[in-house]
Amino acid sequence: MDEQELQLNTAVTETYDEDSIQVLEGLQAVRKRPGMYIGSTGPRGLHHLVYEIVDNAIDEALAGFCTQVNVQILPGDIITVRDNGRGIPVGMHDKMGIPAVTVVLTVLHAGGKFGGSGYKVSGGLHGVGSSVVNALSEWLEVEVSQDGKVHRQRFARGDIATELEVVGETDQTGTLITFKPDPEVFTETTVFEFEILERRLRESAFLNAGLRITLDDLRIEAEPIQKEFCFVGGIASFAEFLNNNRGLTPLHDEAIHLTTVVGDKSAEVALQYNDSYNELLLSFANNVNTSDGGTHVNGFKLALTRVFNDYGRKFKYLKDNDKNLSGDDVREGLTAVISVKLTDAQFEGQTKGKLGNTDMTKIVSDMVYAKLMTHFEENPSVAKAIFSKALDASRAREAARKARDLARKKAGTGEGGALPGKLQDCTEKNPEVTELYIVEGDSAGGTAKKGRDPRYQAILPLWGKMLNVEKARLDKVIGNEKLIPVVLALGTGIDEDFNIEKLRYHKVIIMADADVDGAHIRTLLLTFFFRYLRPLVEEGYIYIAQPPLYRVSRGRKHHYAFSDAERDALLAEMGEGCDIQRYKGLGEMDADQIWETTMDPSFRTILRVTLEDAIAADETFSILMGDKVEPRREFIEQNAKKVKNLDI
Ligand code: TTJ
Repeated sequence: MDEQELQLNTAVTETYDEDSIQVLEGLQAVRKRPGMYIGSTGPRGLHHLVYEIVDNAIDEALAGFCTQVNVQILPGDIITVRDNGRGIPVGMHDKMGIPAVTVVLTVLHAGGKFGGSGYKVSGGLHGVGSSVVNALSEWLEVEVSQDGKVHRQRFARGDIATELEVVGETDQTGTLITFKPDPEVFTETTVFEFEILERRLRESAFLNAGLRITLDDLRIEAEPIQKEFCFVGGIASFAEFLNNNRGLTPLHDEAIHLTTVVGDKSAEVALQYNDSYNELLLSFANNVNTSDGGTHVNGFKLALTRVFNDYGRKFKYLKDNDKNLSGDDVREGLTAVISVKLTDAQFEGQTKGKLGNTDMTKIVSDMVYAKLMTHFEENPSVAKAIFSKALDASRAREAARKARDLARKKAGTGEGGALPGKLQDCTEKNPEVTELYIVEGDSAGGTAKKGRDPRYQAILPLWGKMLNVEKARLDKVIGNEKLIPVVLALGTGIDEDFNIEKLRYHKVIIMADADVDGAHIRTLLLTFFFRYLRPLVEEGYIYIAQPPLYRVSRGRKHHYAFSDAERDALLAEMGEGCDIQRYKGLGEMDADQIWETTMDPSFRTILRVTLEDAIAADETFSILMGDKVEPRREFIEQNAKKVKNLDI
């Protein structure tokens, strides 16, 4: 971060000749260490290039000069981004003596530093500027329509390929950027995923009410895909979309939308409750997602809890003897979007995902307290629906507390030292090296027990119907007889007791059959981990075992296949007279087979479950485990591959 800023300052204050050298060095640095500028050179970084360009156009929209942004994916995964703004200035840059548009595209971090334009770069996670995109593109072309002329310039890997020239006349204004990500940089893939761009562009459209953003996928000429995002309702539409899209039923028809402006800062919140037990709170500062919250989120939570308790006392939802509702109570089933705009946003924390500006707490909490209180007073039926849910949540939390106390007493020690009877523990105690296999079915559990390495592999068999935590409240989850052994074996405790330091195994491996039932139990367990023990997922402790689908043998030789394609390849390789055994489940393997295929660290493959995108994962679980059939059917049809890969 510091390094990039330093580079900018030197680049714009030195004399022209020195500048040119600086410019060169700047972009070479980007090509040398692209990860430093865009996070990764994987699919994430690749898609980031598009956001980086689009965000410039959105800044022009925020400034009030642009009403639409069009994004296209062309054959060859070439991207075009067009806006109808004023166009990047083509005049000479005062200090650099080259056109300003050339500076924007060749000087690191030059985007926001135009004298007098009043232009603010929305500082983000990587908010690095379009020059970085230029540096990481095999080629990039800019076309500016301004003052009746079309100006064009081309670059190759960040270097000027053609000088800026007038190529035509126009009565429009705007900027068009076309670029091809460099396969020398993006070695893993240069193929864009429509859904990833769609998700992010839709989000941008929600965050900028009224802005029209289009996305066209023109890679297959015969099958163009075209989408348009434009939401007059802004973040209120966003909150409603988030509920709808997850197949959740709202408790009130329209999201509550609260806004305020204080000096040069603005804040808005949209909230809509649904009938689930989950909370989804998205927050943004200057359109940048603040995934770790911060002062604006604190202000919101603080005021929300106060509103519920003050309103509850005043209108007798809470009796004199009742305890206050907790933050968790009043956020059960809440979907909320918080968006603040400020000139001097400070992004803190390791991933810069947390807003630090202290005055935002009061700005947001004052607004939410006053305006939500008024909203409840003016809409008592909405207040009633929301309130009765919070009261139910409070009762469930109290019941959960009692259940937990009881469990603690039963365990005797209060430290929860007791291990479940079904657990076949390992002898090694150092969690760094131990593994817990959670195995579906008693018989597979028995086989795994015989096949394992008992020094560091523990087995916990699960059987019978697993609880769907998506449809149960905390008290039912905590008291669930199928889940208690899981939590006891892990050692971490749950909810208020949760402590990741106590995790007894640093690999927790779900081992289920490679069939529909196996997929179901995997999803149920993953949902439980995601909702109640999320740090285990975030820290990468959860894995999925990959049992083979076939055993292909000939004479005394045998090989295993993990897919139909692998089976066919083996058959071709081993020739005539092969014997194929199809494993319908783990139960069909003997102890040696289960060890050598699925548990032996030197042979097995286990998939680590990671949390790339918590919002997407939330959506997946809500849809898969919720009670609406239609969204589930649709989701499975659209994501058949992803669900199978457990790519949450
Ligand atoms: C700068 O200040 C004077 C008026 O124009 C301002 C400007 O830069 N506007 C602008 C930039 N509009 N659109 C862009 C832009 C659009 C795309 C698609 C990509 C980039 C890098 C900039």
